[in-house]
Amino acid sequence: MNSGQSLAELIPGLTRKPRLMIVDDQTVIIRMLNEIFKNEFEVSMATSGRQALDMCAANPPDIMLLDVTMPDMDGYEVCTALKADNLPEKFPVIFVTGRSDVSDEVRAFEMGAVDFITKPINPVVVHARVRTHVVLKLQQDILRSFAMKDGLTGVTNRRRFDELMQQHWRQAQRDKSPLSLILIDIDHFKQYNDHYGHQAGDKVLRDVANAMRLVLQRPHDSLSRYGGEEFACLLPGTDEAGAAFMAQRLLESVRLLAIPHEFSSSGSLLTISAGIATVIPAVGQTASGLIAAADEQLYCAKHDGRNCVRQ
Ligand code: GH3
Ligand code: MG
Ligand code: MG
Ligand code: MG
Repeated sequence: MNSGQSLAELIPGLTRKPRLMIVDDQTVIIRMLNEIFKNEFEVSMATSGRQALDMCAANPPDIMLLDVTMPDMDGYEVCTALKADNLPEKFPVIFVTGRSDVSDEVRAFEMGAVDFITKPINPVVVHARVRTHVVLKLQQDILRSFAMKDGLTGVTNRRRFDELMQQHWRQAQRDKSPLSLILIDIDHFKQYNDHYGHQAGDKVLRDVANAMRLVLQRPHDSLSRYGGEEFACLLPGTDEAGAAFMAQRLLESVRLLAIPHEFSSSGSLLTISAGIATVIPAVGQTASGLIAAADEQLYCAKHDGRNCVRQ
């Protein structure tokens, strides 16, 4: 890797400084590492393993430099806890240690470290290795986010929806909390395409997705493109009444776009229909039952004249 290139050049799409966490019980080491990285990275520092774990839970870094020998919890224990923990994000860990025995190095890799650097620190070496691993990590993040997004509308795609459904289903089962699903389908969209053209149809899909996305407020609410002109809105912790309210707001957000549709069955504007299902998942139930129930309600909404919500 060419160290003359900036991180922004190496990682197209990077919009912020990468986050580096330095964990060492010796402040002199922390200060030295900070000097090396403070310009290119947003650096955070912890002087104990416990403090590092707390900081990671709140705000995970993109990469960690981790000392091995520390008083309360050693680096191996920190690394094990990080790997076991259901942290929101995973990131590479590089050990920086005074121990130079090969058995220490072997153990570090067994614990899931990506690299092992021995003290005394050589600034050029530590800098080069951190860059290599952080570039890989951030490139992987970008690829992962592409793999989750629908290319046309920018909302999450069907694959991601399936993952989110599994996650929230399990969570709702544990918490005995309601999980609501709204399935949305654009009304008379085939005729829209036939009359206004496929390109105009694509623009409608983007505009409708954007309008609906703005309706969602809670961090765990999601909108996904479920199929061609169908969207799925997953609302964890939302009961029947809450889901009905959200569905009405989704319909309204599309009405407010005021997209002319000559063949609309409700006035002359483009509309959507929505079917809602809510469940507190019991043992033995599956998510596909929730999807089928919402789909059935969507069918009712279509049958009842479109531009409406059924649940
Ligand atoms: P209904 O009100 O019953 O939902 O009627 P509809 O015409 O919307 O339903 P139908 O399922 O017959 O048509 C869906 C249309 O959506 C047909 C398809 O060409 C269009 N479509 C699916 N994906 C895309 C896309 O990515 N871009 C465009 N422009 N159109 C799409
Ligand atoms: Mg130490
Ligand atoms: Mg359809
Ligand atoms: Mg349709």
